[in-house]
Amino acid sequence: MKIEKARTVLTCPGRNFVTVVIETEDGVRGVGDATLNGRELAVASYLDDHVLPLLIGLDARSIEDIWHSLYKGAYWRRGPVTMTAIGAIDMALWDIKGKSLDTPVFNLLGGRARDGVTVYGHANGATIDESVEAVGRYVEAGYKAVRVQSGLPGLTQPYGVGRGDLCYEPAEIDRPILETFDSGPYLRGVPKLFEAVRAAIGWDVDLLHDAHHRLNPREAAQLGVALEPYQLFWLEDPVPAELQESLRLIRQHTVTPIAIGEVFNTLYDCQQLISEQLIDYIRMTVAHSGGLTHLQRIAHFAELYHVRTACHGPTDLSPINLAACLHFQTAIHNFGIQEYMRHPELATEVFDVGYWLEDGMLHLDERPGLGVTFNEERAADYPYCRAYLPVARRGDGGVHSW
Ligand code: EZ4
Ligand code: CO
Repeated sequence: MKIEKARTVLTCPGRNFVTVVIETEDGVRGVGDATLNGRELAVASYLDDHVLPLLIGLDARSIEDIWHSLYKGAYWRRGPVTMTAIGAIDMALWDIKGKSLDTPVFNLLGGRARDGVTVYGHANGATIDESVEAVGRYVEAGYKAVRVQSGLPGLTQPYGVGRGDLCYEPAEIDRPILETFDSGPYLRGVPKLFEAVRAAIGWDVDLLHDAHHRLNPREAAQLGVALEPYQLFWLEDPVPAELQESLRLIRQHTVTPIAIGEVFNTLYDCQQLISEQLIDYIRMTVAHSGGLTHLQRIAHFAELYHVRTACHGPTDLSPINLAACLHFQTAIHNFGIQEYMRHPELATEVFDVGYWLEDGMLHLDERPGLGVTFNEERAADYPYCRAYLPVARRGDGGVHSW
């Protein structure tokens, strides 16, 4: 099953996606998601200029060998660009393996371990009242878990709240927009938000919140303690986690569950967090973590330490990545939850998906491979357009983590 062709396809059906397409000499086609929001062309070049030419003539069935040849063979290891490129190739090779064996990828990863993949939806509003209403709409729609972000008194530009008709995931054309953040109003407001949500909807729904890397360890511990009465499913990214041992301080003070890892890309980024049981959920996603081959290894390691998987699933990754996450989390034993923001219709015209939402879970049927049909002709209708994530500064003008 020699690889005959490999290419990247850039498209912007609402937002930018980079797709790897690999074809074998016997006509099997696999697809993988290589999207790194705001830095898309770096991954496309890494693939087109340096990596894809090396694949031609290799046996598409040798996934493990190809993975190590790409990881070790570059000499330069790790990092989001490298690992996203490897991740997309790996995904496409699993897609090919599934299609050639006429079976869904989850069957190759150990088989079905659950009926469906429980997801959390994204409720948000400009005020606490609006956010409470938004949570109610998700509950009515059957979601079992809801992430809540909100505008708060004194916090004019909160993370995770849509502007106008836009969904909240920003991608600004031309220049990044500037947001401001100060921890005082945030730390005072978030417990009030969850007090109001619990009072309105009760205790039957799991609630989540994303602090988006904005606090220091002491502030994060303070917030974790203040949120304990509302029993969150998790507090996400309380601190920027390059310094893994900083989580010890948070852990010593609070039992609010912690989820971290959407910006990580190898096991080495979370080895200490997992082995010291400093987190409860690992947020790494297939595309950004070297693909199914490496993320499966991370999940098996995490299982030893009671840490569960919870793949990052924003709309700035393509539906191919979400499909790969669903196959992975259908099969993995230590599954936690899956993030879900429905892709806009334009994106699902280009990427025709096989998964569906029912009873707060995403479901997969028996279609082979990853179950996504990539429509390259439609993709060509939406050319790439440079775009950026926002940046953040504090009230005094100093740079802060976005
Ligand atoms: O900020 O996907 O949990 N979800 C998130 C996302 C990330 C974006 C970055 O591209 O934190 O909203
Ligand atoms: Co997040």
